[in-house]
Amino acid sequence: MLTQAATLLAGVRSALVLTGAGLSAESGIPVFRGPAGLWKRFRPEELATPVAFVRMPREVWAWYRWRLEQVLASRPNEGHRALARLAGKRSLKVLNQNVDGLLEEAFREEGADEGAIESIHGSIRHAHCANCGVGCPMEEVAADDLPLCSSCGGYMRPSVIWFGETLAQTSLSALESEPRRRELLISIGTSAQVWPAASVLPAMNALGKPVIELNSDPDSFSQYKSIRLEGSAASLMPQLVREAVHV
Ligand code: BV8
Ligand code: ZN
Repeated sequence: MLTQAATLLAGVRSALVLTGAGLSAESGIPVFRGPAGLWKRFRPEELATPVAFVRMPREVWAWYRWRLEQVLASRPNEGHRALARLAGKRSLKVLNQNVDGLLEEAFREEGADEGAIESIHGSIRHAHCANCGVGCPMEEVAADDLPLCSSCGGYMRPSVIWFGETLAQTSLSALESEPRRRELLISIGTSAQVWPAASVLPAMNALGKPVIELNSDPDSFSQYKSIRLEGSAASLMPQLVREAVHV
């Protein structure tokens, strides 16, 4: 299966990539629907929402503070780096569902063009005022129990897209246009349950274009037609990229 996927990737000029929490798992970041911490009491879909923030802003901030600590203690893994190397060999668009900034860091370290990455769910490394929009690195405010905006006194919030919030226009346009523009899709470490991110899988199927899915859990592959590579992103991605484009 890996050889089949590598042969396909070797034969195209462009590729679309969808990344999920599984890509950052080996950097020590728990996957989104994992049984960890605050998440025992709440499901992510109940905490990562504007309603939760209005109802219990301190709990929501405690959850993001806990997540930010893990992110800041993490480093890109070999899966992130392989993707950055691939970006130097193929015309890539990466629709990144992760908010941890690790893929951007890997691209910077590998000298790859970060412009290839569209982080469609925002970034946990940034915060902004829910009232006036003024932004800052999340580290600057995360120590406060309930961070308030220095210019208007409004509530600061993490600069992520919550459930029930629409994605940025650039992200929506990319989700719409990129399946038509790219020759194949590589979906890495995602349960493909979150929309509209997951829409690229059926979109590529409808266009009759190949989909390669990488997942460590054989039960987690999507219901869409794909070449399935079972294994961890940190070990499979370097193998796939080495075999396909020899980097
Ligand atoms: C919107 C930021 C307009 C916050 C996140 C259509 C149909 C059904 C529902 C909807 C729909 N349209 C909209 C919805 C509602 C909702 C939604 O999708 N709900 C889901 C739960 C059904 N979508 C929205 O609200 C979106 N907004 O559409 O606005 C609108 C509004 C209302 C109603 C209609 C339309 C906004 C969605 C964005 C939410 N924000 N993150 C934060 O992080 O705090 S999404 C969140 O889930 C994370 O970003 C995460 O990246 C993302 C996806 O999860 P995964 O990455 O797939 O992670 P998961 O843990 O699920 O899976 C990990 C996988 O990796 C597993 O398969 C595992 O086996 C594998 N794995 C583990 N280790 C490894 C591995 N694989 C390889 N190697 C390993 N080592
Ligand atoms: Zn403000």
